[in-house]
Amino acid sequence: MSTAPARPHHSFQTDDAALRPIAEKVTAGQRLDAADALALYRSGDILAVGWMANLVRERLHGDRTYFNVNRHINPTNVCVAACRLCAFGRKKDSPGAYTMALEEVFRIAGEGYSEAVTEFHIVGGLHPDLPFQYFTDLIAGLKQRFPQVHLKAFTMVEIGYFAKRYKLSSEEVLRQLKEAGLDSLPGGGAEIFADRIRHIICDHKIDGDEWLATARLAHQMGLRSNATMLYGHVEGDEDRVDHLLKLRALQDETGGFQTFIPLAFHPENTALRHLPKTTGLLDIRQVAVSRLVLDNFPHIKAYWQMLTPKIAQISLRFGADDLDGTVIEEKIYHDAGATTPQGLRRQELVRLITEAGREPVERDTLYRAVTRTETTVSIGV
Ligand code: V47
Repeated sequence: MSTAPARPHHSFQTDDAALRPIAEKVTAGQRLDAADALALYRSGDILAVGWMANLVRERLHGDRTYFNVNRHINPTNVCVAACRLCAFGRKKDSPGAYTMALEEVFRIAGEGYSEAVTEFHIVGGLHPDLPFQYFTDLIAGLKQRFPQVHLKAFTMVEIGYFAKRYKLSSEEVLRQLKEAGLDSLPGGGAEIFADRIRHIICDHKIDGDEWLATARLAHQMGLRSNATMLYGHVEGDEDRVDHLLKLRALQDETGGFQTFIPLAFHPENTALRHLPKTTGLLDIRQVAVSRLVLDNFPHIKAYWQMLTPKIAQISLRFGADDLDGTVIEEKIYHDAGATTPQGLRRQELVRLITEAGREPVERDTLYRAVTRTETTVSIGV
C-alpha cells in the first residue's frame, strides 16, 4: 500500500487578515481567546484553519492516530427525559421500549469478545423504575466476567439522575459504581451548555453547570472522563465557543479529561427533524476549532460513526488524532438516521488511517498502546 509522506509542509498562508494574529499565537504556543475562536468559526479560509489545527496535532502526536476495539452496550432505551435532540429514548410503555435483563447484557458483551475487545462503552436512558443495584450489579458482573476489559460507563447525565432518583449524593453514586468496577466515564450528555439552547434541545436533564460539577467530582475521585459537544442544530457560534471555553477552564482545574468528541447532530426521527444535517465543511471546521481552542485536551476524536468514515479520515489532517473504535452495534445515531455501517473492522480502520498518511496505533481507553499477536493481547504501561 502506498502512503503519501506526511511532511514537508508548506508555510502558513491566508488571504483572511483575521487569521494572521491567530496563526502567530498558535505558532508561539499561546492560548486563544473567545474572539479568536469566533474568528476561526467565521473564516472563509478552511485550509488555513486546518493548517493551524494540524500544526498543534502534529506537535502533540506526530503522525500517531489512535483507534480502539470496543463494543457499545445500551442496556435500556427507556428514558424519562424526552430530549428533542434524541431518537433513541422511549417512554416505558411505548412500542420499541426495551430494558435488558442483566444476563442479556452479559451475553451481548460476550458476543464481540472474539475480537479481543478492550473497552465496553455503556450508556442508556434514564429509567424511572430500575433499582440502583441493577447498575452496580451490571458493572460488577461485567468486571467479573471480563476482568481485562475497561468499563467506560454512564454519562454525567446518568450519574446526576441516579443521584436524584436514588436520593444519594453524586459522590456516593460514583463511589459505589467505582467500587463495583467502573473505570472511567464517557463524554456524552454535555450537548451545549448554554441554558437558552439546552431548554430547546434537552430540557429535562441536568443543566450545563451540573454536568461540569459532576465531571469535576469524577475527576477529583480519580476517574478520567471524556467530553462532547453536540453541534449543528439550533446553537450559534457563540454557544459553541462558550461550551469549549467552559471545558477548557475545567480541564485547567482537574486535568481529568482525556478526549474531546464533537458530535454532529443527526435530525432524523427526532423532534428537530425539520433541521438540515451538518455539512462536511462544518464537521471539519468543528474538529479544527476544537483542536485549537482546547489546548489542554490531549486528544480530539473524529468519531467516524457520526462523521462518516470519509469525513473522519479527512479530519485526521485537520486536528483529529483519534477515530474511536470498531464499535460493534451502535444504536443512538442509527435510530437518528445515521447511514454509516454499524461496525468497522480493525483492518478497515487501519486502512483509513494509513491512507491519510498517518500511523495507526491501537490503544486502550487510557491511550496505552495495545500490542496483538495471533493469540495474545498486551497493553503497554
Ligand atoms: O450525549 C443523541 C448524542 C451522545 C443524537 O466518550 C446525538 O468516548 C446526534 O457521547 N444526533 C452520546 N447525536 C454519545 C457519546 C459518545 C460517543 C462516542 C464516544 C464517546 C466517548 C461518547 O450522543 C449524547 C448526545 O449528545 N446524540 N442523539 C442525535 N440525534
